[in-house]
Amino acid sequence: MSWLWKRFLDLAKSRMTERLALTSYPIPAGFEQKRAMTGPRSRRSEVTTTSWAVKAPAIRQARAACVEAEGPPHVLNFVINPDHHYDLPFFGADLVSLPGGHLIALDLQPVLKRDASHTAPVWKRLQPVFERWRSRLPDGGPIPQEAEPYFSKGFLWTRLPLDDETSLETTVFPAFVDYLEIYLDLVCEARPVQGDRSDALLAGQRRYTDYRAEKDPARGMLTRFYGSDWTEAYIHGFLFDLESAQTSSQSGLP
Ligand code: DBV
Repeated sequence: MSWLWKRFLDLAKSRMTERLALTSYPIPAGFEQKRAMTGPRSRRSEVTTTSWAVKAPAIRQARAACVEAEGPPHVLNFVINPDHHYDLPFFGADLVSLPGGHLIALDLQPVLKRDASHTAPVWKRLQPVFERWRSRLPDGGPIPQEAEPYFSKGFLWTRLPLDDETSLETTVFPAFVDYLEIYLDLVCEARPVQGDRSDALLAGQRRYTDYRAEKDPARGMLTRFYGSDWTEAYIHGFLFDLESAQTSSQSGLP
């Protein structure tokens, strides 16, 4: 079986290429591709994690982590991290196929959840799209209370049976396209902010990134495949790298 989420990542790459001036984002050595053997001795199979990243004006880092095995797991975790000099949310997609089914999380996640000037322009566009797709997908169930500050009202969250490829095709894929298109509209229209505003956005981005790094639901899986040292380095040095990127860009100042 080829990688289940290929169409999603290909679409994101082509829409971003068409709409933004993309440039390369360096992926630290050792994180581009990682392979391991998994499963019981009688049914050993290979699991590969591949990374992809770019940047663009108003986007500090857009990156994907792609987990691919012969059967499940198949994962696309795709996050667009805005430059904190722009009043933009994060784009977050967690598309996860496990033996027990698909788990789909899609959102334009707020940097400053309590700030209506940050959230209202996003919700205005997202609401109709969210309502259209939510009504066609089962609710994914409760998420941890502590995660609440990091999700918007437009959080699309569902679980689907592994064999329901029809819903992936007719609902999840077009929802992904709609969320991405709204995000790219916001990016294309964004104007830079400075001073206290960019400081507040940076602080909000740090809270979100620290939370995601600390609570990464993939930690267990990645640690089983690749060990703890590689997994922790990958989480902090690539998946949620705001802190390390900040430190290295500051040390580069004259
Ligand atoms: N999730 C990630 C990264 C992944 C990844 C970087 C590289 O953030 C995969 C891979 N997510 C992944 C896997 C699972 C989940 C689950 C493998 C299954 C874990 C398991 O069952 O072992 C949304 N993702 C989840 C869950 C949620 C999310 C709510 C269920 C957690 C659970 O049931 O315990 N997406 C996730 C999340 C945020 C987001 C927490 C933001 C705060 O955008």
